[in-house]
Order: sequence, then C-alpha cells, then structure tokens
Amino acid sequence: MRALLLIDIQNDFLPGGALAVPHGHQIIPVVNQLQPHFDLVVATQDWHPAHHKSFASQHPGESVFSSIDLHGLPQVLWPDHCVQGTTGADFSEALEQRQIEAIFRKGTDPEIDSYSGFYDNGHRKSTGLADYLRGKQVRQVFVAGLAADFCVYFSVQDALREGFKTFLMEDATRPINAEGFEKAKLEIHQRGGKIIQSGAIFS
Ligand code: VGL
Ligand code: ZN
Repeated sequence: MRALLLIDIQNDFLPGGALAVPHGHQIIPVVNQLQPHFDLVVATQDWHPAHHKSFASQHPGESVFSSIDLHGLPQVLWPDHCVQGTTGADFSEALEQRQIEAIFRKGTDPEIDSYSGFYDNGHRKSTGLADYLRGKQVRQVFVAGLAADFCVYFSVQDALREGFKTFLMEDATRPINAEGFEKAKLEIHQRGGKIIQSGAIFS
C-alpha cells in the first residue's frame, strides 16, 4: 500500500500567514491532483499552544529566526504560528480534504518542537503515525507539504528510519530557505530516499 503524507498545509504557512513559505500556495493544486492516486491519504497539523517555546515571543531579547538552545536541543525561534484553534492553524480551504483518513497533530508540548509528523525533535514521543501506517499495510510513503526544509524534511528522515520506502514529492513542497532545502535533498538521497516529481505518479 502507498500512502500520501500531507505535511502542515495550513494557513499560517501560506502567503498571508504568520510563517508564510514563499510560493507555498503553488503546491495545493498539485497535492489535490495527487490524492486520488493513493491508497491512503494522511495529514499532519502543526498545533501549538499559545505559549509554545518555539515562539520568539516567549524569549524576551531574542529575535525571530535566531537559534537558541532549548532543553539541550537547537531551536530556531519562529513567529507565533499555528496556535490551536486559530484560523492560521486551519488547513487551507483550497486543500481537498475529503480523502484525508487521519490527521496527526504535533507540537502540542510547549517545551519541545516537533517538525516531523512521526516524533518530536528529541525523538522522545511518537505521534503514532508509523504504527498507524504499518497497521494499514503501508510500505511506501510519499511526502508533500510545507515546509520542505523543516517539517517535510524531518518527516522524510523519520519515514526512512522507520523502514518505509520513502519518496519526497519535489514539486509538491516549497522551502522556507532554498539553500537549506538543497542540503536536505542531498541528505535524503544519501539515506536512500527518492526525490521525485508528481508526474511520475500520474503516468
Ligand atoms: C514548521 C517551522 C515551525 C513546518 C513548523 O511545518 O515546516 N516549520 N513549525
Ligand atoms: Zn511549528
């Protein structure tokens, strides 16, 4: 079975949002076209409490996009984003949602960030996504969504580590930082992940 994993296609990561990914909206028609080609579609949702420690606003004197040590882990400080229950945390209205069978929320613990859809950044707590996929006999995981160099990248890494044959859908993701994404792609390739275009699915 093949699963499509839709990472954080939420208003705050789209143009006009609090942590807008450049050209992020361009992935939505691609993702909508992809969904009918999969046995299973699953989404993740960045879902932070209002005082999440990944927010620069919680660290007086620190600025947005600077990096700090948070309980022993490097942490980029973000603008407040994807606060539980806000419009910014909602999935885009342009995203086709009828085929999404399950939604895995992450980033709910105020003390630790959670880029991957599988684990928090300290790899301490699982979201249950890997076992869910295995329970559905999924062997191949295709990853799309936002942002390519953070939550998509970390989700691909964990999918590989969990033993799934893993594909990054390059034209169905966009990075916050283009350079960071080039490094991420290299690493994914080195770890045995495949980087493909959506056209390979349609044919
Ligand atoms: C993300 C930064 C902070 C993402 C989430 O979805 O890539 N990036 N929280
Ligand atoms: Zn976040």
